[in-house]
Amino acid sequence: MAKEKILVTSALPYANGPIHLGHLSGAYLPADIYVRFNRLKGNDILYICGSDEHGVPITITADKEGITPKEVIDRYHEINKAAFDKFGMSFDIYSRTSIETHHQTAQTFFKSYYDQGILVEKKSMQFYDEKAKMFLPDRYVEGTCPNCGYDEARSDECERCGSLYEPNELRNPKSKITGETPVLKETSHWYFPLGRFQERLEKYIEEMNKKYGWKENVLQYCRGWFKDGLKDRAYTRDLDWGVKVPLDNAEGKVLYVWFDAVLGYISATKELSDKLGKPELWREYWQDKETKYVAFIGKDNVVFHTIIFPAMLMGWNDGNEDQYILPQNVPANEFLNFEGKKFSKSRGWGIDVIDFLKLFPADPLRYTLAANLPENKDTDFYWKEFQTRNNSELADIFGNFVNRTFTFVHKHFEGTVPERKDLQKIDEEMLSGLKEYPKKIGELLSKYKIKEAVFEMMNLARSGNKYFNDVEPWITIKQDKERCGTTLNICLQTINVLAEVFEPVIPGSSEKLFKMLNSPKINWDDLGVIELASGHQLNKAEILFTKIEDSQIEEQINKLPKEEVEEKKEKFEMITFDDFMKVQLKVAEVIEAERIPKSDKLLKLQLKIGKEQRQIVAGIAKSYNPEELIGKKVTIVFNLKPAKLFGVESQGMILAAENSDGKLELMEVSDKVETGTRIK
Ligand code: B3M
Ligand code: ZN
Repeated sequence: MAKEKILVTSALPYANGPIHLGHLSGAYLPADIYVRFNRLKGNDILYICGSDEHGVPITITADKEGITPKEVIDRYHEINKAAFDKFGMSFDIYSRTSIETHHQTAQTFFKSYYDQGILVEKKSMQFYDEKAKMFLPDRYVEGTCPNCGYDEARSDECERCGSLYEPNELRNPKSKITGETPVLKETSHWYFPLGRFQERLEKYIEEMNKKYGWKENVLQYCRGWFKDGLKDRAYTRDLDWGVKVPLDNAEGKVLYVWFDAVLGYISATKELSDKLGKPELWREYWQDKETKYVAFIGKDNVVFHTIIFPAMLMGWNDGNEDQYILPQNVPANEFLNFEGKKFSKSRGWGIDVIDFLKLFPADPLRYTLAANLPENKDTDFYWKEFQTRNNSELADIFGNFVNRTFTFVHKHFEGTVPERKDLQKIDEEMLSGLKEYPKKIGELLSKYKIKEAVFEMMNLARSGNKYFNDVEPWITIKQDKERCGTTLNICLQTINVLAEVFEPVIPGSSEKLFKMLNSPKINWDDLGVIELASGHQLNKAEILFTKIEDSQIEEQINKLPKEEVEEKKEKFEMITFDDFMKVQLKVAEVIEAERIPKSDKLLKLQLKIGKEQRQIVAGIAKSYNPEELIGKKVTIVFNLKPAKLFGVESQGMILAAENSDGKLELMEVSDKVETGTRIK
């Protein structure tokens, strides 16, 4: 297969605090897995990241900690760089936006728009804190969102509903510096007219989606933006920390952090090129039409990567000879929560990466997060789940299979790969799996379906473990050593494939495995084809995964702030048996189903419940066609008070649960149970 040229970026985290587990699941771990996989495929791939060191987030932290912005970025750049490193992130460079190259790059872009006459200069009223004697940008002002009423909204952007507005639209504004109500004072800024690019942006996203399949959540954000119509966005701010506006009459003004941050990807690539002694290399990744650019981010960054950044690149391309490519895909993730709640530094809820890695190794964390990525909806990190994934999956399935095989081969075959002869059906099946699994896993990873890919990786380990049980080498070793050798050969081939398919997720353990196998990585496409030769000498086995004790997990859970835990408990209020018995759950069979006119969610169902027939309206039209429901045995709440939905009477409720793709699955019941039976 022809080599692909790929450029991958992960959102540049603000260097104003330590990154936590939520950050990893959003934009970093999925990208690292994707990158490592592509390296194994032999693709020419660059992975770029670095610290975002400008903007109000930095100055606010500096104010809070009583240090300078420069001290803030120096401190957290190093902390985050070290945390990423320990977590096994394989960036080609972890740069920072305070470097000279970046300031120049960002100013050159601004100048190009200015010279082309793209920018619009506008006077506007901005919040001004008379006590602090300064203009208050973005997050220095808090108030009530004019759109949804959220009362911790920023001056120009609401975190809850995602809407953008002008500062004078914010209700009940308060200065975050002095707590005073700020006044509106005139200032002048340059605006980037996004609206002028709307048509081209819509076409671009449509086209990319058609060719490369964008994620539904990302498309929905974009469509929402287009529907509202793109507005001019201020390109500058009144602030003294950031990239200076490269114009004469721009004292005290810097570029708005988002306009410089996205260009940080380019500057970082330039820095890497310089370091490699090939100063023009960056152009091969940013300006070659054959290169595929993928931007990994969390959902709160979507608009900046699918609309603002592409519009900026289009604007550059309009006026310059060197032409930038646009992102081919932006596989944004939703959020990871922590033990059922949002991460919150101020409430002490969550754990920073660097602290986590002082307690446990990186690989079990990488595996747990990867197996539970918020690809389609928010997910949670639970300490208990972390323990189970480590103990029952990594250690009991994968580790156990490796350990049993190695112990056996060292004991009975002098640590060499035994010969393989006279294959039986079970062997053929296992061997064909060694070709099929990498293919399937590779396809999933290429489509950014990382969670599913990880599930298949563990399935391969599972089937290896099962194969070992089924072929019973501890019996054949006594009766038929040749047969025993054949099966162990297959186990070792399986471990060889496992070492590689798991590499993107648990690189540290994979490295140990390759050392044990005394064999190098091969090209992903050769997995299951190029094998360990019989007679090949293995190295001694090492422990891959250590079990995590209950006490270790309890210690962490006990560290969580008590009030928060109590509050969480209230949400999961215990009920008595009598409470439960009040709800009558029964088995019912669907005998008729039809859509309800003008509703895209509701279906009208006729159900047989024992001798009775009832009508229930169910909100499952997006997940099921009426025809496919007929004959299904489902679960209903029988004693729910009747209600009218869309004017249609509903006598009960049908039970369903959402799967990881957001599709509803009915709680179906086996055919052995009669309709009308109560479920207890
Ligand atoms: N620093 C926001 C964030 O950390 C921002 C991302 C920049 S990506 C160019 O969520
Ligand atoms: Zn809002």
